Amino acid sequence: MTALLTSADGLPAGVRRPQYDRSRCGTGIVHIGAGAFHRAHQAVYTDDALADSGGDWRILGVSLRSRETAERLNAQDGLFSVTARGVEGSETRIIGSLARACDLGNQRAAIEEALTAAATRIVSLTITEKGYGIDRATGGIDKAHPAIARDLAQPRKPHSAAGLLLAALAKRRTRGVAPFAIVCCDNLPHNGAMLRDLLAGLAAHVAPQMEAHIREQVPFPSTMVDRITPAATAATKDKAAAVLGCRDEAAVECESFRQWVIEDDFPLGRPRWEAGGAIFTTDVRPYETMKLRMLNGAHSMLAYAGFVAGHALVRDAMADADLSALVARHLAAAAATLAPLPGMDCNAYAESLAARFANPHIAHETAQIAMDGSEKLPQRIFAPALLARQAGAGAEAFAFAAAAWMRYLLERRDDASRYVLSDPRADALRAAVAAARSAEHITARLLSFAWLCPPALAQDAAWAAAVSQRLATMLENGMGAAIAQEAREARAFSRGRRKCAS
Ligand code: CS2
Repeated sequence: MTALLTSADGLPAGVRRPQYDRSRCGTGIVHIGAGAFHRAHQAVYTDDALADSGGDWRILGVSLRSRETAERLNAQDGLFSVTARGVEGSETRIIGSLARACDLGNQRAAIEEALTAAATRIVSLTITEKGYGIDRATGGIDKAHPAIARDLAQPRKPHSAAGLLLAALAKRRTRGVAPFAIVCCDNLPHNGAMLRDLLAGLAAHVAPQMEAHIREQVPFPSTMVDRITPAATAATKDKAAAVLGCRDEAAVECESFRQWVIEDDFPLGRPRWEAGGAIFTTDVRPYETMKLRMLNGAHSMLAYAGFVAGHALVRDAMADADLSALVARHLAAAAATLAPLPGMDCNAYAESLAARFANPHIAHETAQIAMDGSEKLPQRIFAPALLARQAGAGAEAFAFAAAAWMRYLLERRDDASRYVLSDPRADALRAAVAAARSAEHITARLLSFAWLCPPALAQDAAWAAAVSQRLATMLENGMGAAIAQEAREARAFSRGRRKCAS
C-alpha cells in the first residue's frame, strides 16, 4: 500500500470525515507547535467548530524546529487522522481544520506574514514547558535559554516563540492592526499570565515601547487542556494505514477523553469551540490547578517510579498493584491541597484518572512523561507539597514522588540498564547528583535549586528528611522494594484513617 492520505474521499465508511467544505473556510488561527498533542486536541475542537458553524478559522501550523512535520502535513493537504482509543473501542476520524503548515527554518517570511495578517485573530501554542524560556525562579525571561539568548542578541530575526510573537505584535501595532489573542495550551500554571509576563519581560530588553502595550492591550486567555496523547510511532502509522487503506504520515492516536477549559477573552472573535465540548469560564485556575496536581502530578510519580522499576508503559505500571495504590494515594493527597470547585467531585475525578492511566489500548511511554522533570515538578509536586506542609500534613506522597525523580536522575534502572537523562537542565542536575555522597546530600543539593523547589519547602527539615529517607531506600534496596514498602505504609495509613472516621 503506497497511496498517501491526500483527500477524505474514498475512505472506508466507518471513518468520519470533515463535515464542512474546507475550501470555504479561510485561515484565522496560527498555531505554534503542530505536534501530536495539538493535532489530537485543539485541531479536533476546531474541526468540530467548523462543522457546527463554519467560519474563517482554519489553522496555519508552525513548527519552530522540525521540518518533517510541516512537510508531512503539506503532502497530505493538511489532512490527518486521529484515532481515539477508549476502553470500550476506538474511533478514527479525519481532521480538516489544519489548512497548511510551515517550518521556521525554511518559511520564515510566510510565518511572519501570517502573524501580521489582520485575518489572524488567534495565536495558540503547544511548545512544551521548556519551549518558552521562562526563568522558573523569577517568572521572567531565562537569558540562558538558547532561543531567548539568540533573540536578545538579534531581535530582528527571532527564533523563540516569544520573540516571534513580540515582533509580530509590534508590526501589527505600527500598521494599526489589532493584536491577536494568545492562547498558551501547555501544562503551566496560570499559562496566560505566565506568557504575558514572558513577552513583557522580553519586550523590556528588546522593544521597551511594547511592554505596556503587551500588558494592557493583548489578550492572554488562560486554558486547561487535557487529552493523553502518546508520541506517534511507526506502529501508530501502521495501525492507521490498516484502518484507512492508505498511508497517513501524520496520524495520531490518543485516549477518547478530552477536555478544554478556556477563559473567554477573544475580542476579535473565536471558533465555536463549545461545539466540541469546550467549557468557557472567567477563571480557569481551579481547573488548571486540579489537573496539574492530580493528573500530571500522579503521572510524573508513576513515570519516575515505574520507569526505574522497569515498566516501559504507563498501563503496565498501573497493572502493578503497589504502584496503582500509590497513584490512588497521590491523587488523594493532591486533591487535599485544592480549594473546592463547585460541580467538581475530586473523588470521582481521581477514579476516572486511574481508569484513564490503566487504559489497555494506549501505549503511553513512562519515558515520555519522565522527560523535562525540572520544568514539570515545580507545579506538579513542589507547589502542592508546600501547601500540604503549611496545612500541617505529612506530604509523604509528594516526598515519594520527589525521591523517585531524584533516583531517576542517576541514569540507570534497577536492573542496571542505562538511559540518558532528557532535561533542559540536565548538566546542572547531573553535576548536583554526581558530586553528592549520600541520599541526604543529593536531596539537599537538588532542593536548594530555587528554580525547582520553593525555598520555604527546601528549608523544611522534616520534608527534606522524608524525601531523603525514601531516596535512601530506593538506592539501597532498589525501586521495586521501595515501591512495595511505600505501598504497605500507604495502605496502613489509609486503614488507620478509615478506622478514625468510623
Ligand atoms: C504528561 C502529560 O507528558 C507528561 O508530562 O503528564 O503530557 C499528560 O499526558 C497530558 O497533560 C494529559 O492531558
